[in-house]
Amino acid sequence: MNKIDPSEVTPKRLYISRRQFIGSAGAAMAGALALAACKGKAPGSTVTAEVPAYNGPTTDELGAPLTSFNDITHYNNYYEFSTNKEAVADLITDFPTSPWSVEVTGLVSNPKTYTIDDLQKFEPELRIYRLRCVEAWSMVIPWTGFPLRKLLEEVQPTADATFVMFTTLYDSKEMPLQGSEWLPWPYLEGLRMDEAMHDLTILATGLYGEPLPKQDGAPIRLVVPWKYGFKGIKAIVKIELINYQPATFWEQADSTEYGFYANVNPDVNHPRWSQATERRIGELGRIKTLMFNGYEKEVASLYAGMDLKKNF
Ligand SMILES: Nc1nc2c(c(=O)[nH]1)N[C@H]1C(S)=C(S)[C@@H](COP(=O)(O)O)O[C@H]1N2
Ligand SMILES: [Mo]
Repeated sequence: MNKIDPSEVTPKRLYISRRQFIGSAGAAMAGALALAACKGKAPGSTVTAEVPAYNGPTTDELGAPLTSFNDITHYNNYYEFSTNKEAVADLITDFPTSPWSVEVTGLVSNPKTYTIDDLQKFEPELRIYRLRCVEAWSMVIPWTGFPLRKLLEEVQPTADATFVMFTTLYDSKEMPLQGSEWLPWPYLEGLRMDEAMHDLTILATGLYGEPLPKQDGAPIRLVVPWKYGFKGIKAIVKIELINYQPATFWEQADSTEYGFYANVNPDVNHPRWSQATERRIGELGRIKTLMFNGYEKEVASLYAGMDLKKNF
């Protein structure tokens, strides 16, 4: 086992840049708060009291209250650590997320390997998004992050790049369940180029104004709010521009249950359960699932003319 000295995990350099990061996220949030005030949104919950760094809106744009910080960080899908959602937070405490680098490569003019410091140069924005898991539960999460588009513009995809492929760290010493053979590790995801360039698609580096908790995918994870949560790949080490549709982790595991597109759709059921409704974590009962998870206006045009039952 690679035992990491805690003093190595948070060197002073990083601690300082972390503070800077929180500072700029705070500025972004002040802006978002002013915007929310203009819209006359009433605060919907008191969950923010548990996270002093957060002073942003307390509901999403539909009026749904944010899921509590405790639920967001103690009910996690992260199969590299456990298939028990409540166990991930405890099992991940020693996972080293620094130093870290993300290689951006493939069909690009300017391939670049980004360190955490490099990634912090992309100005963080507050994005309050619904997260809808394919298992029919959901949350409302105040992410901080930046549009994936900004990173892609920096590396300059060539004209033949049509898809973006993302890969999670592959290290069975640090990610214990990668040592078992029943899933096609490492976790891999993909987006079509127009999905990747869409303004709603972000790389998240924080939530509730805090640096991203390890169980939510630190140091950097993908968030695509109109798609099922499994598209939101965690602990990314590689982003590759390619000219074919990649075979994703869950497609390789079972292509009859998990498709490449994975757009949230109440009319296309999972083979083993209905997708018409969902359970909002922290609330009683069930709510109706919205087409494209409520982002239909923003993204429906991406799929014009496409058979969404076939391309699920
Ligand atoms: N590397 C990796 N990324 C992953 C997963 C995983 O098991 N491994 N689970 C996915 C699933 S199914 C969901 S619903 C979301 C959950 O994100 P959260 O734990 O931050 O709520 O992460 C996604 N990203
Ligand atoms: Mo999920």
